[in-house]
Amino acid sequence: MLLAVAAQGEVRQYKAGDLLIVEPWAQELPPNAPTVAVYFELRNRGLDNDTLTSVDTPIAGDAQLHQHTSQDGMMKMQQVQGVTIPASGHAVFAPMAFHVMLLDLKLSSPLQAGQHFPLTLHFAKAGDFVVEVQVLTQAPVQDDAGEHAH
Ligand SMILES: [Cu+2]
Repeated sequence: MLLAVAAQGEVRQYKAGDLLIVEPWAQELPPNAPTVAVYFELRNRGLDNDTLTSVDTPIAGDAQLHQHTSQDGMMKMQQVQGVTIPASGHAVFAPMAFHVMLLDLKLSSPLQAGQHFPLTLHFAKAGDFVVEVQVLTQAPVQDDAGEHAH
């Protein structure tokens, strides 16, 4: 079952109470890659913090919340027990930051750009929400990212 998918060129986002789940995507990887990372941005328009406590998907036996950290100049991945989305704030899942790591993949063939798969996000307060993760070759461009705004 496919949930709301925006027309081409629009930002895909899902509303979960006061939370927005923006542009869930996974990077297309070479065949035999043992894991897949999933990225998105979580925005909280509410007055209370919420926490992403776990995720799961039918395409993987295990799905973990990870964080990249730098220790003595070495990049490391670390599992975290939850990611807080502050009131009126956001949490960014992106390469070299928080990410969802899918392990024990149950795929008969590697993920390819253009495919999508469901991912369930479990929030402490907002509850459970299913989004469709797009497989892309590179990060989606967000028209409101404001990276170069002054
Ligand atoms: Cu990881």
